[in-house]
Amino acid sequence: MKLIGMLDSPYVRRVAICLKLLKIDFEHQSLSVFSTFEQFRQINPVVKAPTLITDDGQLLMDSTLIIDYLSQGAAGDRLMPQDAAARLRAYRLLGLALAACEKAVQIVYERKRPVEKQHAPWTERVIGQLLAAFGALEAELAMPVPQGQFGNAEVTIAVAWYFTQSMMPELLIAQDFPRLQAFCAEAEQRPEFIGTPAD
Ligand SMILES: N[C@@H](CCC(=O)N[C@@H](CS)C(=O)NCC(=O)O)C(=O)O
Repeated sequence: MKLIGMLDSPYVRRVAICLKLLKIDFEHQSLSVFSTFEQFRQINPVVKAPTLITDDGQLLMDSTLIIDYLSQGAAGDRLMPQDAAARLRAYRLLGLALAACEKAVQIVYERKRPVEKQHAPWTERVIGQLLAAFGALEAELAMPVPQGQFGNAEVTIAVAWYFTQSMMPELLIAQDFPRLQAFCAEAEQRPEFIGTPAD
């Protein structure tokens, strides 16, 4: 099994951390969708990170689908709560964290464009969506995640926070999100996170 993509992508990092939580061995090839576009294209013509190559050579794309595929066990999804109400909450958290990842990545891509081509009203809209997603996550964490529960949703919240904090700290004022800040700082202390640093 081989994971392609750089760990500075929150999507690649969430897959790598989930693989480690699942104790699945994998090889990691740190290719960039920008600086090594051609090399990436030779492996996956669609050039999406993460790309997973299964042991029998099949290509999978999209972090959510990859994690879904890998985490299925005999008793269901190993990275989601089994209890129905807890699972529903985890899906709610996941939706918010994935929206935060998407909006943060959109801002990074917008900033890669020449300044004269950047569209301020669009950026403002996306920043509003980004802050709404983190605001809703902060409110959700008023009800703490149960002790011992740490799966797909919790990983995704923490990688979204780290990515946004490191790429646009001026937009995401950590003190405005004290529960998220504490939750994610604790997550980053886990061995699966320490062993999977964003590049
Ligand atoms: N929904 C996808 C998003 C993945 C994504 O957009 N990855 C970025 C890197 S952070 C990428 O592949 N960008 C290259 C491109 O879209 O051309 C997922 O969850 O994997």
